[in-house]
Amino acid sequence: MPHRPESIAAVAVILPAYNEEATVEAVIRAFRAALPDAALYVVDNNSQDATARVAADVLAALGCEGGVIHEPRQGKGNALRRAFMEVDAQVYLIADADLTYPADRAMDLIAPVLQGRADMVVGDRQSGGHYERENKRRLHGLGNRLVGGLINFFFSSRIRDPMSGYRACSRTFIKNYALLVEGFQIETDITLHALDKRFRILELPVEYVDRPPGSESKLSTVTDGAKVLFTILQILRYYRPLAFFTTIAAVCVAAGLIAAIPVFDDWLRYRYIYHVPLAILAAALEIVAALMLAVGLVLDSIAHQQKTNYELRLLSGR
Ligand SMILES: Nc1nc2c(ncn2[C@@H]2O[C@H](COP(=O)(O)OP(=O)(O)OP(=O)(O)O)[C@@H](O)[C@H]2O)c(=O)[nH]1
Ligand SMILES: [Mg+2]
Repeated sequence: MPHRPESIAAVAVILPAYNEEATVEAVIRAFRAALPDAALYVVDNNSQDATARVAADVLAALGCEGGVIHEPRQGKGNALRRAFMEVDAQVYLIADADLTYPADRAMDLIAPVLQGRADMVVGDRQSGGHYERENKRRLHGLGNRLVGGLINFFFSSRIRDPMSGYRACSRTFIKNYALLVEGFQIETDITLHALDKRFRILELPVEYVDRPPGSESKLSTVTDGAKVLFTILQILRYYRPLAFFTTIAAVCVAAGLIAAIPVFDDWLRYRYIYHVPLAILAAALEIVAALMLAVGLVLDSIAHQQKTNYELRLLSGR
């Protein structure tokens, strides 16, 4: 059981770790050096290697406040959810346990949150070109750009690194974040949460290095990539229902009009319709379009009501 501080710690560093025995010690020491007063939590998720033992030993040897949290449900999302529930702090600094993010920039990340200038500060690996240079898996760069493009299009934002694992977040932000995703969708999800709820996001370019030799990535390009894209679709469906269903409606309208071309042609030429199946298809598509629009309008009202409730809860919690 992790040690619970009597009072709320100013800064808590949260390190989700799954089979990271090669790097977890170096990561803990680096954050301890960067933030000597912070509480450090390693969230272990059934690691089969010595991650949990090494982390507990190092934390004890350094006399750190915090400890190792054990979460039985697998996944980075589940691990962070557990930490957000258990840990009380003014600022939450989230980083990976694989020695890829620079711990010496920790102070730069948490400062804007401590000063009340931002609700979430993101360590941006993209702007300096570090990720492009260091990451060996080309598809990941493409995936990052695709996700960034989609998010920025739908939320009219200018996020550069929506999938960074290095973030500092305020207490208000974390304690009002309903974390519903289980795995690597967490980064995308937390970014969308910040955008949707209009929290202040600040991106700070940071250096990034690839995992050291002997340390293995837990991210599967295809499965996790698909899950991230699916999460974006889900979020659009929930948070931007009118845009989402209007897009489907527009596709149906267009398809219906194309199907109706021979039907209109028949009518203009012969005052009679020979393409009966196409006429039925066109009518059906337009009905489906109207239905989609209606669904979008109803869900938009519900989303609006939910936003109102969220804002009021946020206000009353202050
Ligand atoms: N607790 C917990 N941590 C996890 C789990 N999966 C991954 N992590 C941790 O989350 C962090 C990020 O995982 P990585 O495998 O490095 O994923 P990534 O950084 O997106 O991918 P790379 O670019 O390949 O490093 C690491 O510290 C992992 O140990 C999990 O199921 N549970
Ligand atoms: Mg990593």
